[in-house]
Amino acid sequence: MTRSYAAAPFKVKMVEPIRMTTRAERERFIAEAGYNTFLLRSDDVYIDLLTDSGTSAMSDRQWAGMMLGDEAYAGSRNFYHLEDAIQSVYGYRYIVPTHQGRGAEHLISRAAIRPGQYVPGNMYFTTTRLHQELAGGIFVDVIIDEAHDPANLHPFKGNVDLDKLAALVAAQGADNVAYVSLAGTVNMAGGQPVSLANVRQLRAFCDQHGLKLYLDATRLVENALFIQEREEGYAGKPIAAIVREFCDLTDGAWMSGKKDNLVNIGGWLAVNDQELFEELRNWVVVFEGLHTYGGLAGRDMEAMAIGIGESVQDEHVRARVGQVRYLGELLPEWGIPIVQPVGGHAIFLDARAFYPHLPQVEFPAQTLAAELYLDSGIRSMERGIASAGRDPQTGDHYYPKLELTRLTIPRRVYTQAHMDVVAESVKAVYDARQSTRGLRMVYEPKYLRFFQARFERL
Ligand code: P71
Repeated sequence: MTRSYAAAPFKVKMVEPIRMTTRAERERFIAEAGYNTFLLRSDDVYIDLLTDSGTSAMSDRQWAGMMLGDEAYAGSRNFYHLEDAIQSVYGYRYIVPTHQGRGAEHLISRAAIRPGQYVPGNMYFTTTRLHQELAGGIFVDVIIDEAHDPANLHPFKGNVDLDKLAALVAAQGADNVAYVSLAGTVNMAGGQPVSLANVRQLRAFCDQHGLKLYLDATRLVENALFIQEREEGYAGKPIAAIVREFCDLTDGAWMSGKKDNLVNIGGWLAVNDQELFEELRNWVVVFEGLHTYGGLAGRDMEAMAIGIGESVQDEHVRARVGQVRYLGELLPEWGIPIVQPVGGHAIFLDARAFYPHLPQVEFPAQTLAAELYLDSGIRSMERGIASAGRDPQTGDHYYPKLELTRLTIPRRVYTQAHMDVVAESVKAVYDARQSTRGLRMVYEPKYLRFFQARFERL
């Protein structure tokens, strides 16, 4: 017998009740929310799969750490714990705490991009690209083509296409490239990993052209599990060792601690270059807070320091990704189209294949998120044309190839039975797909529009 699933390496000690609503109530709630799941009240949600960001359950150790917060304005003891944890797990020399990932993205973008420079990356992420653009950068997608095809089974769909990168550098000159922006795993591609072989090639390319390689380490432990499972030579190698090997190939990283690091709030930046560190440490006091708290309370930094240690334990990562995979294996049995292979943090429903009768301008993925909520009170997130926003050059929508609805699994929160309920609800929505109508956008904010946009049924 092969054993596919690792049971969660914890038992439950405290519970938070959740409430079921009626279909009639949900009709009202979603209309009031402008058919945007970001605008629902969480009290009106049954199973909340909006995001895995800041929604993890902390351990008893982390909660105990919260009581040891040193809330001194400067030089908090918890900062030094956090610094130690990052240095020992990720291996970078200099650390700047931030309130969350986008705080770190803001600072690195400001410090490392000159207006007009290109920023190649393995697919955009919403906040990452926006901060790069606000700093005057021009984002260029250099992910492999396979990443844009939901059905393609490439084991490392997050890989950088070195030919695309080389073509950019040849056309624009290395001096006009700010740095290479590498994410492991790639959120918008479906939580897809990057192979260590690819990072090694990337490192060699960057060295050859004098380029820096900065890492979005937000979900790196999940990437490390895929390397352990799929890359030759890494079977049996501990997650912690793979994480370290990955980071050692890069010049620095930014982090949303709200994912891998198992906290409800927190982030950080870490670099090896002292001069860059000094610049970042100067900017952090302008936008986040003093360089020994960066917008966090001492207790938050303590919880994150402990969470970092827990996040690289093999049993934890195996159970976490295993739960995502469990849901991912239920759906295709019913013919439901999802991004394959299943990624680290979420199941991505392929809304184009789900609703082939809806053109992309009628927001198929947004429609699917609304229909899922209506069916069962499950909250998911649009990751398609609404998320992609507009091209600042032309003002037209970006038209992403991937039009996806994300069922994101929080860490250590739901049970396998919840996953079964989710799968059955997706099936009910799939069975009713032919009579489903699309949406039109009636309110559109300028930045990160998907958070606050409002829609009406067509
Ligand atoms: C996610 C989030 C949170 C989010 C962000 C934007 C729109 C909707 C939801 C945040 C990430 C991320 C990656 C790869 C940086 C951030 C920003 N993801 N990189 O997936 O996934 O971190 O939220 O802590 O500011 O729901 P931050």
